[in-house]
Amino acid sequence: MPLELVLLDIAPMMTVLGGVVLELQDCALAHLKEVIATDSEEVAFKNVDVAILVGSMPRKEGMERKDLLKANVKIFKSQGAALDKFAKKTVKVVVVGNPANTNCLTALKSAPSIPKENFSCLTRLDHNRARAQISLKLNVTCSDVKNVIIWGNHSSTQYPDASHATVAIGGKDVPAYEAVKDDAWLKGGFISTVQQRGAAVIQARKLSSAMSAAKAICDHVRDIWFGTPKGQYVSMGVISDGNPYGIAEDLLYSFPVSIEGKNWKIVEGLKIDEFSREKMEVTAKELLEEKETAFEFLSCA
Ligand SMILES: NC(=O)c1ccc[n+]([C@@H]2O[C@H](COP(=O)([O-])OP(=O)(O)OC[C@H]3O[C@@H](n4cnc5c(N)ncnc54)[C@H](O)[C@@H]3O)[C@@H](O)[C@H]2O)c1
Ligand SMILES: *[C@@H]1O[C@H](CO)[C@@H](O)[C@H](O)[C@H]1NC(C)=O
Ligand SMILES: *[C@@H]1O[C@H](CO)[C@@H](O)[C@H](O)[C@H]1NC(C)=O
Ligand SMILES: CC(=O)N[C@H]1CO[C@H](CO)[C@@H](O)[C@@H]1O
Repeated sequence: MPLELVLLDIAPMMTVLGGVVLELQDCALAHLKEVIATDSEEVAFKNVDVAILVGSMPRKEGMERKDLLKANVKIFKSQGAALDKFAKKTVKVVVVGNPANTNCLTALKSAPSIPKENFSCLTRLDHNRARAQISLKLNVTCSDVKNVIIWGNHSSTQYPDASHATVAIGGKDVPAYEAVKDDAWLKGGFISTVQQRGAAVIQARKLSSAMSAAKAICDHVRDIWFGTPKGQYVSMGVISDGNPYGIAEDLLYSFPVSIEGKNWKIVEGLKIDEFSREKMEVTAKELLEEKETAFEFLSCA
């Protein structure tokens, strides 16, 4: 399937973006037919099938969380409205720019003619980090580790949950808790390592995750397009309407989902214990507060 890639950035970045175009050409990608660089939302979103919203306002020295949120509401309101106007109604919108969950909710609310199920935000990087930690612990490959879950916000309050995960050992999928045999780690160090992984990368690299984030975006979009393997699920931030886990309606929250025919479904029937429930609530509460502030900006902007 030939791909046409349209790159959107702000006007002062057009020279830099030109450099990205050169590199993309130099990759000699088999399926890349055309690359267009633009600073126009109309050009960028016209008839697109997939929109990956990466650009957002980064936190600057001394900037209040509220001001940062306000700047991002403005960006994602504008991009949501442009998607509403110019994109196909079947467009799949993936929000990466932080705060990803709330930016996704802002875009979704600003695009009323596009089904809200077609919006999601990236928590696949956290999901991949969780798989990787378990595979490192057991000295198996990541593909042996399945069905970890990231619940909630893409932040340090997220809940990386291994209680439904399995590890393939001797050709059999064994519950992760049985395979790891270290409950204290799965309820402690595992969770905090995944929660803090973004900060660890920044500390070491002096730059935030780039390669792993790009890989996670590819995984996320591929699964939306082609579906998830039978019996397996992945994590993504989606609208919480009618979800079976008692998370407040109308929150953009990361859930375990399975995907078929380009439709995601929140995985049902997972047993949630006390420990998990408490952690799921903490991250929901954080998102609820952020949503309320964002909606104030959204209605007055
Ligand atoms: N959800 C995740 O897992 C995840 C992972 C990695 C990065 N992120 C987030 O993704 C975002 C991008 O990260 P990065 O490292 O590529 O940052 P970056 O600063 O290198 O790139 C961001 C680009 O967005 C552009 N931009 C700013 N405002 C824009 C607008 N209104 N329209 C179009 N473009 C605009 C900037 O000019 C810049 O080129 C950040 O918010 C980062 O925190 C999220
Ligand atoms: C991990 O497993 C491989 C074989 O798959 C083995 O060669 C290696 O020594 C193991 N490493 C550790 C740290 O156990
Ligand atoms: C939710 O996560 C994002 C991304 O890490 C972060 O910027 C935001 O502050 C978090 N929300 C709250 C209310 O802490
Ligand atoms: C992922 C998802 O829910 N996609 C839907 C987007 O909207 C179109 C058109 O309404 C649906 O057919 C897709 O299933």
